[in-house]
Amino acid sequence: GNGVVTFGETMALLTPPSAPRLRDGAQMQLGIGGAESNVAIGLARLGFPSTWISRVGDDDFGTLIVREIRAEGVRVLAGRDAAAPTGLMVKEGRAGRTTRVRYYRAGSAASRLDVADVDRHAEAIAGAAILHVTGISPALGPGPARAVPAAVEIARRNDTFVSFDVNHRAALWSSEQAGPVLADLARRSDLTFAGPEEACLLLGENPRSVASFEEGEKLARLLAAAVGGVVVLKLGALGAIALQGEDAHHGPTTPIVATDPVGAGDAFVGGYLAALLESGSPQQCLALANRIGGAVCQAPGDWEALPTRAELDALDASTDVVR
Ligand code: KDG
Repeated sequence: GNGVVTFGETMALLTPPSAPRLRDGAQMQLGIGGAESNVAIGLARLGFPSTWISRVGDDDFGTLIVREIRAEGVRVLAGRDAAAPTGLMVKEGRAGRTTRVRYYRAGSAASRLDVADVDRHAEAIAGAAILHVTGISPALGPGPARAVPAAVEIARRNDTFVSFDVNHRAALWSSEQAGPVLADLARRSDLTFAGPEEACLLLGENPRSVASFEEGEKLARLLAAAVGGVVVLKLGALGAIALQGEDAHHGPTTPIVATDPVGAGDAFVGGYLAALLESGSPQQCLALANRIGGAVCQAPGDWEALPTRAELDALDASTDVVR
């Protein structure tokens, strides 16, 4: 197989400046963002073929999204839906720091994605090394909720490795609704990415945070026993753990100052999958994931700070020489 295929909604994204506040009439910056296309862009920037399957409205936001993602070198397989608008997302924050994201996406074009959209692109999924999906899509509506397992089924039949980022979005559905659906998708996947609270959600436990690698490893083992496959537990500033069979690999990270953590999870996944495409060890996958996730946290925007291969090499070279 060749590269990564992903499937999901990308929205227009409005970001206000640090002042004045949105409610006082800030002039906002227009961009785009979506978990799955963020992953696809991350991979393309590192030189790996990536494909994004979706649907956008027949509007300017849709045109912007398709053009931006294509300009990043991602193959875009996105239909235009004349009957529904492209979704929109607005960042809110204080003093230049993002504190929350608000969605205007109910009834969007991508919420009308369905099995036909993945069937149409079955060849792309079958020909890929990895299919990457997230737990955002099944929360968007009944069509996307059917389309995700359909895409996974095509992948499984064709020996395409299935990667799943739980990406629980509490603004879109309740934990009671989400838990069983997300656990089911994790069971069908070869690799599951989750944060501690998401791991608890899949296990049907009350959310708790994790303060050490030892605690994290226990939780990762519980999750792996429940869903199978490889489990990558993301521990934020600590780093991450990859549990593969009996082996737990700890991937520590160096502290950074986070300006805008939105998109960091996608950057992390993109880095992990990039290393996986090069047959990297779990340690190598975690190291690249942590590095790229950290880079995106330190800059505004969901994906703009994703490094290119050249930028990554330059960073390596400079750390070798300058201490
Ligand atoms: O993972 C970052 C995403 O939250 C953002 O880019 C938008 O896809 C998105 C979502 O649904 O939250």
